Amino acid sequence: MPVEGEYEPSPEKWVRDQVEVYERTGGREGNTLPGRTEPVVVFTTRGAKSGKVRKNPLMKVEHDGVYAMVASQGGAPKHPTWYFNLKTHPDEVTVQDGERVWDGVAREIDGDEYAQWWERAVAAFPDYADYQRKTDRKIPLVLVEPKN
Ligand code: F42
Repeated sequence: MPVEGEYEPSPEKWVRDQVEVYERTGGREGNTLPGRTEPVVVFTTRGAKSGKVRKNPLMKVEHDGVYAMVASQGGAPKHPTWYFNLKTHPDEVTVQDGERVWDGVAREIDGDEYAQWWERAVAAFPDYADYQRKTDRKIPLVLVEPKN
């Protein structure tokens, strides 16, 4: 069952607008980063503190039906807040890729698994390499795998 409850749209207008268009059109519109060609997926999480439903578009990094959430935030010094939502509620994440909507479980990765998925992330969206150079923090990678 998708993450349910009160939806609190992002305070960032471009983010909440993209989610609105993506959901309304089943991913037929609003499905790339504005001005770019790389595809976007919408992830729903539960707020770590508020318990509210949160939605964030992220670049599509997929392999064998598993999706990676790249906590890059454009190379900002802090992790995005959705990362903390996933740490608190790893079993409450819904993925919308185009028309397909499914529930998953989130798991942060490290070591060899991180290295392999980082390569996939940069192949999908080369700017991630620049974002990593811009920040001292190691950009977290969180995998979302189907629930059953
Ligand atoms: N961000 C990325 O990090 N990686 C991407 O690949 C990426 C791609 C992308 C593509 C299209 C697009 O439109 C946006 C894209 N973004 C990407 C931006 C992404 O969707 C997020 O906006 C960004 O990562 C920042 O996430 P954020 O959760 O830090 O956003 C802030 C602005 C925000 O929403 N803050 C809320 C607020 O009210 O200030 C809080 C949201 C929240 O979840 N709060 C939790 C709660 O309990 O409700 C508390 C969390 C805690 O701190 O414990």
